Amino acid sequence: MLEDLKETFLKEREAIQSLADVNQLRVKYLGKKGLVTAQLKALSTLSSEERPAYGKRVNDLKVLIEQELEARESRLKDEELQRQLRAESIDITLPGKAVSHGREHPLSRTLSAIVDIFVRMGFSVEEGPEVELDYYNFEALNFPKEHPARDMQDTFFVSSEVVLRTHTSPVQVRGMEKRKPPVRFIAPGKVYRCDADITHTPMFHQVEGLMVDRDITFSHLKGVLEAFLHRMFGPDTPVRFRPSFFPFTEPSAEIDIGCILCGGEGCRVCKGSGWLEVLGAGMVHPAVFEHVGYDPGEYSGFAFGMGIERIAMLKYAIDDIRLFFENDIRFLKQF
Ligand code: FA5
Repeated sequence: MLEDLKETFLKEREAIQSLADVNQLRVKYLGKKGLVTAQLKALSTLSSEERPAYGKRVNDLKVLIEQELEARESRLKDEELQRQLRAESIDITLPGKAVSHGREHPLSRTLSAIVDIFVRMGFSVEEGPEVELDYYNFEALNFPKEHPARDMQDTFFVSSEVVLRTHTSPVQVRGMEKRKPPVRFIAPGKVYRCDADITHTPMFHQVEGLMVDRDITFSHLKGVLEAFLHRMFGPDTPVRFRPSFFPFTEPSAEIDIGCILCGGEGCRVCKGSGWLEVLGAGMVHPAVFEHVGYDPGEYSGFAFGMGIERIAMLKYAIDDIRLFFENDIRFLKQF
């Protein structure tokens, strides 16, 4: 009987594959209702002569089974550990993962370069609101209500009296209201117009400039802007002033530089002309001085405004303004 039990166990032991199998056999033989346990319980039915010898055999079998199962168990655990170690092995010769660094957006870089040049020329930096009163965006800049010049700019109206500023020129008025001449500041910021193609976007950036004092002339304007453009684009860059019109300056000019993309031969970006407009400028109109309480008989000044995107496109030879706002990493990584 005990011999049969031992034989069966030894056979079943050979079939052990997993820790679950070990446990199953442990329960089957040694558990509360196990086969060996039953034999131990049956001892009480034996006579006192038979009991010690049989008891010893049952006990030997129990010890054998315990030892066998423990041996199996520790071998299985060991194999499992080895498998895990093999699977988790680390190849320390592999190159590490590179941490990629962010970098400054090309427009921020361009703006910093512009600000830097003007600060060196003694200009301070002024700011104004993007949601602006009609008064500052148009009226105080000599665009009277119903004046046809207001059609020059396609405006986002917030209400009849409030607009998204269409240019940074309102900061001229706010800046002059705050102080007495002499005045010399630039005012960078976002502006908004209903406009979209390869050189225009509905939101873009401008830098305004204003200088007011006694005896400021058009020559000062030319000198400051030429110095700026030559520092920005190199001393040999062609610069031209064209007569133009803005309600808040008189006389007015638009300033072009030779197209850097095609070297002046004519391309898609300069629309075949070889020139690219980068700035609007002029002598501050007396009507603007009157709105801020400056005496136009005593003071004169010049103002200018430029598109930062356009400067950046020229500086980095970018032929589509929309690239600045698509956040394509392949584009941004090049700067
Ligand atoms: C003005 O906005 C005037 N306030 C500039 C000025 C200031 C003149 C002070 C006189 C004195 P204009 O509309 O031309 O002017 O725009 C100035 C510049 O902004 C342009 O030369 C161009 O570089 C840029 N610009 C205009 N519209 C867009 C647009 N939709 N997207 C990108 N850049 C634009």
